Amino acid sequence: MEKHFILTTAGHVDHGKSALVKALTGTDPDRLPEEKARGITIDLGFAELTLAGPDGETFHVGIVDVPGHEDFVRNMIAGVGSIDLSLLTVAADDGWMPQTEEHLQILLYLGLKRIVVALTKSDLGNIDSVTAQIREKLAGTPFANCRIVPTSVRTAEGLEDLKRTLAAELADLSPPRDIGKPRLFVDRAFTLRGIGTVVTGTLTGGTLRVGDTIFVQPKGISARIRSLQTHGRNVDVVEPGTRTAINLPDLKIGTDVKRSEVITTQRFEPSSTLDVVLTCSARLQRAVPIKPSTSAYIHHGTTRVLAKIIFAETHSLPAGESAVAQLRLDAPLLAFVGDRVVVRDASEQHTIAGGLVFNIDSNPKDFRQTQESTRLASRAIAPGDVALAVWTEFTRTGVIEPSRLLERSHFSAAEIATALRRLCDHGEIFLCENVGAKMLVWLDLRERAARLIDAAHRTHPERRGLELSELRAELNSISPAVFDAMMVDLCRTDFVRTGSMIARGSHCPSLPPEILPAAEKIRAALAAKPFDPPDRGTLSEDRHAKEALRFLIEQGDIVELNSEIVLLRDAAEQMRSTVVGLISDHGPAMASQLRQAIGTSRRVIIPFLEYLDRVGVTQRIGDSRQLRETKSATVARR
Ligand SMILES: Nc1nc2c(ncn2[C@@H]2O[C@H](COP(=O)(O)OP(=O)(O)OP(=O)(O)O)[C@@H](O)[C@H]2O)c(=O)[nH]1
Ligand SMILES: [Mg+2]
Repeated sequence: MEKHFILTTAGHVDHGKSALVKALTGTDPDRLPEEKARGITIDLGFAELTLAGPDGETFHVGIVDVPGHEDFVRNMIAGVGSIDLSLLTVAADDGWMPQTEEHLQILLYLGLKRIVVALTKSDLGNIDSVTAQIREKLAGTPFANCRIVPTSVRTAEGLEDLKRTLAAELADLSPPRDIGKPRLFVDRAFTLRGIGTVVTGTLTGGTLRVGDTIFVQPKGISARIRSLQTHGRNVDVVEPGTRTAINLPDLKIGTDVKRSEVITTQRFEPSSTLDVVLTCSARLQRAVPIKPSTSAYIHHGTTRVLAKIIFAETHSLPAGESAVAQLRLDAPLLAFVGDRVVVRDASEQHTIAGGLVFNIDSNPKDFRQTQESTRLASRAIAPGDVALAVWTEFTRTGVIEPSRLLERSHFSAAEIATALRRLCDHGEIFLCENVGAKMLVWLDLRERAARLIDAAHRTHPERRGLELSELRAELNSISPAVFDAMMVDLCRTDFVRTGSMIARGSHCPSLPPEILPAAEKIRAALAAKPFDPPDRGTLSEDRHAKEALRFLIEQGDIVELNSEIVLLRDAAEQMRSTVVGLISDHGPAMASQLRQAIGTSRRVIIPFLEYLDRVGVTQRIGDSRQLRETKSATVARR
């Protein structure tokens, strides 16, 4: 079995990180002339290591070598996002130093679970005392029991042991997750002659393929992947946990794409505020507590932006404590719920905190006024809990679009769908294809709609129901998708929809007593001259007459030919049968022949024939009418 992982180095300047990478892989990760000249690492370096696992697995390990110098912590952080394991170096002749400590804190803020310590330059120092010092420094951290392997690149001591130790650690790790949302935080962008723009980074969250359309975030510029490489080899597909080089010949370095940006295969909204649970390490006992409105650098992936820190409840954040905070960013970035950030002070001298992002689209105005942030912040306690993440999304909005729910998170669409179904099965939410809603919110909305329909029945008992457009206008705060889902849900039980109306299933339209006489008057007027009835205008002169006529049309007692002519249904039926009889006996007939046969006027026969055409009884050929093949047998009831 083959697995891909990313390993980074960490540790103080000059503690032998790059020398160790070279000894393990044969590749010198220091690639810049300035690095060679100064003998220190300045920017990230890369190498590849293939390890045999204890059970015959093959681990393809992409190594990211980071600088240890305090001036380049920014570059170090860019290298250690999205990693599986870190190799912390402590030199035997130097022991635990300031950037050993700072790098350790950064790894902790990023939520790393496993490290291996290489006690480097073992040819130079006292292994026992430095080992004891390392144990003391790691006590109380998740790394307290990590393996410490003395190594020397001079004598080759420990190198094989280190490889075995790394392989054993990797064998214990689950491979990087594929959640169908690939992200590549760009750490290098350069142009190759004859090839064009290439960007590199560590791929997480999903696979990339040659030919895929990608988006450069947060700008959203799109391009197609011409080719892909991993450690210098051309490949068609790259899996998460792999060092990846993407050839994007259509993009220009700098304007279109640069380090600090993110490559994705979906266009996502970037965020300008991030709600986080901010933690200030207890290891910073002498640090000044973080004050509200402090400006600081937020490191996320390979980017870094200045932000203002606003606390939800506390007045300041001392060492060893956590607080809910909002990071108001100077520039937008693409973050997912569950991402980690590292916070450094505005002078870029110290790492002051770490944060777990629990909300990526909060409204700065609501941040302190509602309980929302506290409720959402519970996500930070169990960042892997998809059910909690889904449920808290409902508690915040009430109604959501399932396909968009938590799309910017560390959960796959399938995991989210399962969590939704489970909540639906437990009656906690209403769920259909396009709408999900907290059950209480949904029932409330249903109740509002039902009340409006009932009220319409009371005010207009003669009508068949309430026009959907009127109901939609009354429920003006809901989206078309929610409205449609609501109609479907209502009609599943007590309500029915006919045409553009909705009504209680039990509703029987009836004319109120005061309108009955008007209805009788209309019937009588139509019956007096059934084939040449009075104009609609004369039939419905006042409000009662109008309501009565509408009722009779809705009931199907009266047929509406057009806005001016109406007929009693029986009259219309007789006229139809005369038309059908005549054409059947003598073939296609002109309007004038049909008019004479019925004994009606031109005013009526033309709209009547048009009506018969419409309902599929006849069809017009030139000046005459013939019967349709599949003609309906009777005048349709509306
Ligand atoms: N004696 C001895 N010297 C070593 C060993 N490993 C590295 N060195 C020396 O230590 C110096 C620094 O080594 P690097 O590998 O560049 O250290 P680094 O941790 O990568 O330094 P930065 O990347 O700048 O933080 C070099 O002069 C190496 O030759 C070792 O095992 N034994
Ligand atoms: Mg180095």
